[in-house]
Amino acid sequence: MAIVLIRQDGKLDLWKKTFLDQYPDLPVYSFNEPHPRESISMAIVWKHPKGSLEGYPNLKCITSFGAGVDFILKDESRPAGIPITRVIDDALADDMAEYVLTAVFGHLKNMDQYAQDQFAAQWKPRPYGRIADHTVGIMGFGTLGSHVGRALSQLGFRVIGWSRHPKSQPGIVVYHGKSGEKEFLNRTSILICLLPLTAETKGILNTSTLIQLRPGAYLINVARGGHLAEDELIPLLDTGQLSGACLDVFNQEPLPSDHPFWAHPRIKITPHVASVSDPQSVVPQLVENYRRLEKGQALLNQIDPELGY
Ligand code: NDP
Ligand code: OXD
Repeated sequence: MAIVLIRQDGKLDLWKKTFLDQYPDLPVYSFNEPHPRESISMAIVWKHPKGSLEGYPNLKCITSFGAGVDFILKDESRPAGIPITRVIDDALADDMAEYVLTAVFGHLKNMDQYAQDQFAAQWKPRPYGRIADHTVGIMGFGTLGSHVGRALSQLGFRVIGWSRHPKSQPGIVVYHGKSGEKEFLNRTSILICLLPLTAETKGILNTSTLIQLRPGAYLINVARGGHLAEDELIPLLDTGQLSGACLDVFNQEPLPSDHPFWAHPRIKITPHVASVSDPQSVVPQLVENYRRLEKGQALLNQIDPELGY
């Protein structure tokens, strides 16, 4: 049995080195070096090239290097029926909370406008918002959403959540399903999307949902670009229904240089960096699953391919 690592973002060597630093005897290979294809039982992937999961006759598990698995499920050339697992990691959750807090406070205190004023040498005090003014709605109240919700709630924000199933978290009302969606949206003045990208959630951030938010609401999308109907965002900003948007993820990444989002003064763009799997922190759980595979034990953090998360 052995592991193959498949990613093309320049971090392959760092991941392989971290595996070997922590587990010197581990049979782990990069996909772009010669490797014994028959021995590979686990493929760990991030935005892998199409077709790269073919030709491993003894593959028993496909693992995402990150929390999301949408890119694995959309690869129709992957071998069918093989369990898929993902990362659940405290550092990933903390990093996500830190990113979201930065975006929320930047919005409250007009930091984007001041950055633009600075380049125009413009001294222009603006009214600022306060924690007490806002209800933060978190769409997708799972591992990351609930962690972010706790962090905001501890700072005094009114936080509400939305998930598929009912949930309870102290001090936070969590709505669920279609029946809970309207009230959740109507109460929200800052919307954070932390849903997985599935057949049900694709395009969920569209005119008919975003129009139900409090007027002048702020949107933070840190989930996937496919959640946002990108063509519908700018009209909502231009009418004032949304006061701004902070987007970390896009339909096409990198965001094409001629995309209208780049030039819009009320859209803040970051290059899919809200929270990034840290090899030091994540490698032990990946190896734990490899050991479980070796022993025929149940895997950690397995997703349901039918649900898509
Ligand atoms: P989880 O699977 O732990 O949580 C998903 C949540 O979404 C759950 O609460 C689930 O409900 C809810 N949900 C799923 N489908 C629906 C639906 N149709 N209607 C309502 N609620 C729904 O995922 P994580 O929190 O770990 O991660 C969320 C996403 O964040 C990832 O899939 C990934 O795309 C993105 N991400 C982005 C990063 C970045 O850097 N930008 C970094 C890491 C992750 P229930 O609890 O009832 O099942
Ligand atoms: C993830 C991501 O899914 O970084 O982990 O987007």
